[in-house]
Amino acid sequence: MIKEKTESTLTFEDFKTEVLKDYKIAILSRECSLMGRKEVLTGKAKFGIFGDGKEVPQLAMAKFFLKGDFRSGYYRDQTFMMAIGELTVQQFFAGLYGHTDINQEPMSAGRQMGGHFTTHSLNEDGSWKDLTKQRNSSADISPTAAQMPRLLGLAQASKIYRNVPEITNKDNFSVNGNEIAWGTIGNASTSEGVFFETINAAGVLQVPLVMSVWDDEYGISVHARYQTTKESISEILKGYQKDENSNGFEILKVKGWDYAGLIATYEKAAKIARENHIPVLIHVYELTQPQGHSSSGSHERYKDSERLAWEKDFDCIRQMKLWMIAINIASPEELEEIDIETKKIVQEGKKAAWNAFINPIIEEQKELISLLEKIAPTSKSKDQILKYVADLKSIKTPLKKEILVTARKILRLVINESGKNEISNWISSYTTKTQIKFSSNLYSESDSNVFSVKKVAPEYTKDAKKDTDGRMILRDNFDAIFSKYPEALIFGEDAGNIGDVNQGLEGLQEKFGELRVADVGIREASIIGQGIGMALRGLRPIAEIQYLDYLLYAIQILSDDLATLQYRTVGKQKAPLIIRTRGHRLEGIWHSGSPMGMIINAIRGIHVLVPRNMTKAAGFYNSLLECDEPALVIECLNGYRLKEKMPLNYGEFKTPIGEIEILKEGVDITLVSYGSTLRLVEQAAEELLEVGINCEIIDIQSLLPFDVKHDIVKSIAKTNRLLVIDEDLPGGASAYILQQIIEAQDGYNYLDSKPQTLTAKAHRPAYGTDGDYFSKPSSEDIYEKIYAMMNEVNPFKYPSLY
Ligand SMILES: Cc1ncc(C[n+]2csc(CCOP(=O)(O)OP(=O)(O)O)c2C)c(N)n1
Ligand SMILES: [Mg+2]
Repeated sequence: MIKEKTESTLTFEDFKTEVLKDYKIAILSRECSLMGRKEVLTGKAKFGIFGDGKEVPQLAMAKFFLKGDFRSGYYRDQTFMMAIGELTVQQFFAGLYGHTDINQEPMSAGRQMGGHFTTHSLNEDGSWKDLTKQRNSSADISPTAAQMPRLLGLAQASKIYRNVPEITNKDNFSVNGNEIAWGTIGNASTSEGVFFETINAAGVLQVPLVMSVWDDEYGISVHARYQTTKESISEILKGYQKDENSNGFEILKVKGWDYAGLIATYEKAAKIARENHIPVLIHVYELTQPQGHSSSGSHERYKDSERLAWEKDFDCIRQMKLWMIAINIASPEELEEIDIETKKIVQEGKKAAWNAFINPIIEEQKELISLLEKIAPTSKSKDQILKYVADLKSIKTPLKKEILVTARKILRLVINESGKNEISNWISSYTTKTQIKFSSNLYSESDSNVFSVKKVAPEYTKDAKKDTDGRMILRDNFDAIFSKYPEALIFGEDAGNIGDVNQGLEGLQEKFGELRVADVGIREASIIGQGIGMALRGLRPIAEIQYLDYLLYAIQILSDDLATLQYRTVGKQKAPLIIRTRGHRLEGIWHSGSPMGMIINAIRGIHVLVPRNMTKAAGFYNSLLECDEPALVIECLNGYRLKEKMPLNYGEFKTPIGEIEILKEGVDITLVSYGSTLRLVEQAAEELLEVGINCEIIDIQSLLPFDVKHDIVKSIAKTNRLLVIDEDLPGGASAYILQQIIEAQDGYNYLDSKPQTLTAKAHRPAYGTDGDYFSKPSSEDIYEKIYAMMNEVNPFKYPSLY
């Protein structure tokens, strides 16, 4: 009888080959860590943070990490990345040196410090690769635990793909939602709020997530007794344990040096998560940190001799070695040979990385030196130039900075000489080709970026009147969106069952189901993470933050993760997440804030749109769904019940992004504002007409990007006066708006009066109608401010009011 080949027929030889392969990766990774630290200490690299002491569990995790799966982890995972074939020795060192060529340093082209891992989800043109055919890692970031929120969304995407049949274009992203999102985190980082927030949310959502905690008892120098109650994350999370009748987590615990135990644990975890979409937490304890936390500092300062001795004994590679010898996989001599062989491979990889990094810079150094040697003889400053040349020549491993500094210093010496042009041209071309290596891809550079969207005006019946509540326009437009884009979905506090706090989603859960129009817990940071993770896997999530004031809970994730994503991956990953929120002009400290200056300065890399009414807002959503970039849309809280004309082409009309709109033409002064403040500005302008002051009113609409066609300065060229009206505090968003108009658009050229701002008070807006009146710019404030500016121009025509 022919026996079917099953796992149990794995021969000892097969098993041995597999283990030896793992052992080699462990040694390779360890040697990279050891040599990496030396490279930093000898000055060839700036900073090093390595994965030594965590190698063996990562080998186990890699075994069950399949194509289509995603990792969201932190800086200790080099062994894992090597084991899944996404990090070579040469690439490891290219990262350490900060090589700016993405082909050499695929993680971030030198933008992130080493140890921050990424795979490429996008082709050159920004289109998606087939993510089901590769092992994926979302791009790491440095803030501890900040990888957690997005992990939730990466896992939830599998659930969506498995359970939303109307999504047809999922081929590049999922095979029946079988993909696991694998998280890794250090033991101490589990103290962060977002860790607990995400764990709780995953337990509620029941998503395929396997969370590994690498527990080495320390967070830099701080011991677990100061970090974690009972010094054990698995112990304190016990309440999350799933039982037959509840949701929750499967919680597993395993020693970090027990190769066989780790494999059994990871096999079990993967099966539970992949098949049943149950989240699993694996507490991997008894890990070590042989070289201490990073290249700055040594762990002898904070670990006692007993701990240091234990760490030597229980080093996971040492234990793996002992186990291999004990069960006759290899003799000590054979393993010794592997060690020596592997060290050579690391030496060679390191050398290749260094040469690839430094040689092009040495070429640039030579190029400048030969130019300087050419112009020096005819220069009055010959001696000084030759001194600079000698100094530059003496640098064996030059930085780009050192080359450029030399050129710029010499330019000043030859300002009136014939060599000036040659040097200035060299500097310009060097800066142009170099700057881009450090500054590209903050926003999408693909053909689907926000500027690719063509404006489509809302259409109306001939006799359309302003008789429709703003919220109904949003609702009917979202209805059209969810029909048009099966991969679009929305989630937020109260967004599902009641259709959001202002009924902009009324009835849509019933129509599109609980997965696509969903209620979620009160947890803003992980709402954003949920969106980032799903967007990274090809879905079109709209994450709702109930009120603008509560965006602060999520600002860290927006700023650190979403806003930097395209930049830190040099355009190799994208998460076109739309964040929907509502703000301004309700009443009370926490429902009417307008911290726009903080927001636009914290989230460069995400577009910020401030529609003045719901038709504009709906048009922004329609535009954003056509492009590949993240954006925050802030709806006016007091606009849901205001009447607007009902458009006919729901889902189709598009508000252009980065363009202003002139709401009223005028000749005396340009008023620049946005959002709900515009209604007050319009009222003041109407009243000012009665005394002969004719204002031009501009709606910015889009703070980021800002007036890309420079239309505002055209208005100032006509009126020669400018007032910016803003609900943010003094020096907040209005400072940015002035910088854009006065500096970036050269508005100062056309001004006959001092450019001014009218803002809210510096304190938070007080409660109630009076609180609002005395906290924010009122129509009377606006009137009087403009009047005062005109009084200065013509005191006879406009005698002062006070
Ligand atoms: C939000 C934040 N705070 C502080 C730091 C500085 N920091 C980097 S790593 C680290 C300790 C992390 O320890 P643990 O999570 O146990 O991971 P390990 O390095 O031990 O693997 C700290 C405090 C940071 N990166 N982010
Ligand atoms: Mg630790």
